[in-house]
Amino acid sequence: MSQYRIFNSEDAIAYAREAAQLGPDMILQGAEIGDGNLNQVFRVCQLGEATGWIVKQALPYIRCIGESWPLTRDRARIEAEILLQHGQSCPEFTVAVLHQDASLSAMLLEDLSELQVWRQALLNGQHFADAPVQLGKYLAQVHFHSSDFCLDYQAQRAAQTQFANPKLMSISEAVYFVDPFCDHERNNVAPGIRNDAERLWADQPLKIRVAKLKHDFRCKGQALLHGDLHTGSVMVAAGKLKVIDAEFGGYGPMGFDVGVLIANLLLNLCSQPSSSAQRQRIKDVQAFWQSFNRQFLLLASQTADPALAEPSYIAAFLRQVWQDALGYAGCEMIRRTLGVAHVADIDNIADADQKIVSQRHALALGRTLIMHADQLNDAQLEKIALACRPQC
Ligand code: SR1
Ligand code: MG
Repeated sequence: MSQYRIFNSEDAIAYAREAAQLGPDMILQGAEIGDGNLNQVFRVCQLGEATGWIVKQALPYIRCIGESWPLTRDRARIEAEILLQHGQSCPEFTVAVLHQDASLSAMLLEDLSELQVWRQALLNGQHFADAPVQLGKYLAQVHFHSSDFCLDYQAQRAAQTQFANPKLMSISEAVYFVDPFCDHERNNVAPGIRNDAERLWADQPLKIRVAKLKHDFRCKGQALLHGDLHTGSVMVAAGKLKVIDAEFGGYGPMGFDVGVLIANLLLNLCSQPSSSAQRQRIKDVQAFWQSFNRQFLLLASQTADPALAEPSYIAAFLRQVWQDALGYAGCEMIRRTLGVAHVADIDNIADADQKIVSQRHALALGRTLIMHADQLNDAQLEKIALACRPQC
């Protein structure tokens, strides 16, 4: 089985049987369970068992758009390599890749059935108190181990080449920094916020800040990013967390991953009518950032590079990561409101007026984060986030 074809359940079962070396007598069942924008995902398990294996396969196009947006299948190989690399840096919080087949654009992953997608948990009103701290540790470890705090010049340059992901990262460039800031045909702008979008498209000071963030996204290759660290890429259970879906990964600014995660917590905040739920999301953001900051400081203080070991430099470096993160968080909030890919937190709001309030809140807070990234610390976030909520 090495000729590419778009898997059905039987193909996924056959691939899992071969990849996991399951005997011919084992009775397997499989079903497609994917709800992501890009790929097919199957769960394969032994008859009567709830947990088995996950088969993820890249299609030759973007699933949520269709064949009109073709996309390299090689993304599956790149994703598997990134997950394996992140798994070496942080095995506790990275999904395990058990096998990969580049010609089938498929990989076999551990089944995380006992966990749930964090976005869904947030939508259900469930609170996983450890998740922000665990994610901060995860991100500090994967960023540190791929950065120049850990790798020498040649090793880091080699890694930048090995994990080059130009097709997917150029999509991110377009959908984060270009489309949402102009009247692009790929955008999905709700009629009720068309005026807000048009004001934003004419906002020159904002566009100058976004140009800098776009430029840095391509040129500031600090660490091997996850590249799409929203709450749908995180699986949670009591005391347990796993990060999945790294197909948009590659070298870029650390603040990008930090900012995307912060933005998705803030998008959830914008979707919440209750101020106590809103405050809890701010606490989550603060716990995440403080955990990342603490863990990165600890790792960087043990750097083998004498030039980078200076504690006040590491602190200044982290202040810059925070500033970058706020800018990228702002872009993520705006693109998830005006761009091609929205978030369920806001899109699923049934009340039309409530939905418009949440969308305007996301746009206003996103803009504020981009424009004031160099003046805000994490303690000021609550005041800023709540002040950006429009009156009904
Ligand atoms: C057209 S791709 C849109 C988005 O889907 C993925 O989940 C990523 O977030 C990407 O930006
Ligand atoms: Mg994804």
